[in-house]
Amino acid sequence: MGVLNVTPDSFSDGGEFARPADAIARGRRLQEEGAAIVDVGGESTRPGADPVPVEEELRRVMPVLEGLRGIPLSIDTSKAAVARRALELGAELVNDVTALRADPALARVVAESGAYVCLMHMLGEPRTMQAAPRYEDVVSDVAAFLEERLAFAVREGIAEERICLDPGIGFGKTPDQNLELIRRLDRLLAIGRPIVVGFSRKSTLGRVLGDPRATTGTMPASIGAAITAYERGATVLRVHDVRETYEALAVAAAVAHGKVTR
Ligand code: HH2
Repeated sequence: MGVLNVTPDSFSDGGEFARPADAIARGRRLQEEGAAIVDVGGESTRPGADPVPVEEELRRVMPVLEGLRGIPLSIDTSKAAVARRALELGAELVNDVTALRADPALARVVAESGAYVCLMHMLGEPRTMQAAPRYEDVVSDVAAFLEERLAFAVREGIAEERICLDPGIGFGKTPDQNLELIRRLDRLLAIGRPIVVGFSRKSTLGRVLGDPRATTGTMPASIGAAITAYERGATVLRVHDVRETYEALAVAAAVAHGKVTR
């Protein structure tokens, strides 16, 4: 999954693709470089980010979705109105970092469209989530949350085979908790749905490399995280640097299966 942030303030690439023409070119390139799906987002969810009004989010993402018609697209939003327009324009997956908790109308939009949905774990909300994350046991707590949200989505009429789950790396977790979620990914796989992991450029990677104040991670560190998550069973890797990650994954897949699987 290639990341396409159409925002002025995303944590690693804010403002780079704020102009529709730049964002469209970037989206096409991500697909050429090997992304199976391009995830278009118009609201940053970085720690401390403020919410964006629906009109502004639509203004950011609509021209980009229109310009990328025909490419497999996912919409990174928590808002039913944004998801509805994106699905009308051909998006196939709704990537909701609130796991259908923020907008009560979103579950029905997904159910009625027959789209795929990604349900992600987050403790608290972006403005405050890194303040003091606390868990009994981070892996069991995240697994219990995802099981509850999966059951909710199915009750709302979303077909189970359309749902994937995401531990939400960096969303209300310490660096050690982020690493533990990948180390013990088998617990999340046991839920029985495909697992999405988004470790790309996140600050934990910079901390691992020795900078206690890092707010981002490097590309090579991101690739290391993607490969580790893949080796532990993740199905979808959400990444900014598609070509480099794709090449690394092709080798890991060739070792695992004796061939390139894509
Ligand atoms: N991470 C971000 C945004 N959306 N969606 C899923 N499913 N999983 C993630 O880990 C995830 C996500 C944050 O990264 P990014 O989009 O690069 O930054 P920002 O939220 O600042 O736009």
